[in-house]
Amino acid sequence: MTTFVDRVELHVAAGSGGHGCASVHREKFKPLGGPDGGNGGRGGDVILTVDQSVTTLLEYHHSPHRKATNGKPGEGGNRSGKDGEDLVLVVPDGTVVLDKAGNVLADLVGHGTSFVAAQGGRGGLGNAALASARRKAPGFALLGEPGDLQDIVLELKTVADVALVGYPSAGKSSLISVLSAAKPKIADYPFTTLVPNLGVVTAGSTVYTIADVPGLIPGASQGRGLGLEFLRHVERCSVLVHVLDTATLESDRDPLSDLDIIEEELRQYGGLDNRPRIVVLNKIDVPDGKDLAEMVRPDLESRGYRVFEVSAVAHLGLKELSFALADLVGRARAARPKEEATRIVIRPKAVDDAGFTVTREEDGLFRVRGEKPERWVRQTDFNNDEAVGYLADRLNRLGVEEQLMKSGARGGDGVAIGPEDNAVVFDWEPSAMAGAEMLGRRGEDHRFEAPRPAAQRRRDRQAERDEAEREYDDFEPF
Ligand SMILES: Nc1nc2c(ncn2[C@@H]2O[C@H](COP(=O)(O)OP(=O)(O)OP(=O)(O)O)[C@@H](O)[C@H]2O)c(=O)[nH]1
Ligand SMILES: [Mg+2]
Repeated sequence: MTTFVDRVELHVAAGSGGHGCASVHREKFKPLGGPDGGNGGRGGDVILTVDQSVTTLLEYHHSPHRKATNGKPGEGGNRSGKDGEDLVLVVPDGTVVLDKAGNVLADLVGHGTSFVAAQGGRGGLGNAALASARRKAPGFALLGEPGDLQDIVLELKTVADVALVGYPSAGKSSLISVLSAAKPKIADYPFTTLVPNLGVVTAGSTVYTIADVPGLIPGASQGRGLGLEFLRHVERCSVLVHVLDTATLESDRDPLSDLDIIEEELRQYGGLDNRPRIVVLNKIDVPDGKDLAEMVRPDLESRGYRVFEVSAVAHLGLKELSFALADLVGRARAARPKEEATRIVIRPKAVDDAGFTVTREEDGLFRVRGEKPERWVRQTDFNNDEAVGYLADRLNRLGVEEQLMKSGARGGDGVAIGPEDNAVVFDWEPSAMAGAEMLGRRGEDHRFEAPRPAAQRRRDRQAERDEAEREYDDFEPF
């Protein structure tokens, strides 16, 4: 059974916001006590968080559909609905988040680094929050917004300081097992290692990690052997170690041509040219191996490599190697800009822009696009005339009506608000929309009106003017 998965497709759904409540307070002998419908709760987010104790994406391979909980609807008596709970998904250090087209959305490195993969919907305002001097008893509430739905790809790129590369059976796993506490599978057949192993090495005061990856063979870039895909786990390392076999029984191989072949495969993979490399000649406990190592050493050194002769089995030359690696890792770390221990990556959200656009499409339809108009449409209960009127007022105030007129829209023309696959389409009635303000104040209930003294009327008028100047959105407590 697979225990290691380093690429998964994940479908995440944030929670939807709860609907606002339209309710009127009732008490004995006081039939109309005012609106008291509470707001809906916010939908939960889906958040990815790095946990360094997690090493695989296996869990998401088994269950790739994840959903946060919805916000609860508001209730009468000014009770707000409970917010939905965020769903936190733990991922290994080095997980890259991509969209389906392959664009990188986030690169999660460092324990606790988080990314909001899907944002919860806002809760709808209840009628208590929608009440104002002009609209004393709204008979409607706003709907909660649906939560984000996202299809994402998670790809693990192991975070290690050093990567061991080489032919199958060169002794990479043996080496990591003697340099660190890692206990990978070791055997005398090729491709023993199928998934990367990580080991932690302590050399003096330096602690660093080594990754042992599957073996490479000529033509790996064309998919031979295990291919090159796992080299993704080498990408983040700062030092590459060529593990060369001095005791191979294959007659057509020797350390120098092995090195050339591995280098060619690394070149095919790309992006690794600037990593410092060292060469390890392994298996010098074998007499012929020691001789061969001595023979090829000058050649390797003349090519500019630092060369270490070791035996993973007989524990020869290991200390020197691990200190040399610590030194290289230390330099690489010093050269890197200091990273904050924990980075929180929030998916760049569309700016909450106040704007909108009106375009006339080929079939004569007028399309309105914009963050606000589209959100307002989602918040509208189209079965409630008053709510629809409120939407018209909001659109009007933003200037949508005016812009439609300027763009040449006439009564009866089709107007769509939103993207092609998710728009609300209606026949435009300019008089109704433009006249909305004049036709009567929405939500006004004359049963509330009592004779007011002149000073009170003046204050009320001023309050109405003030409100009219404010953006409707200002009322939303989000
Ligand atoms: N004599 C001797 N044998 C070694 C040494 N290091 C590894 N071996 C043997 O070589 C064989 C392959 O070792 P592994 O560590 O599995 O090699 P690998 O490079 O991880 O191989 P893959 O995982 O298949 O890519 C095993 O039989 C080891 O016991 C060494 O220093 N001396
Ligand atoms: Mg191995």
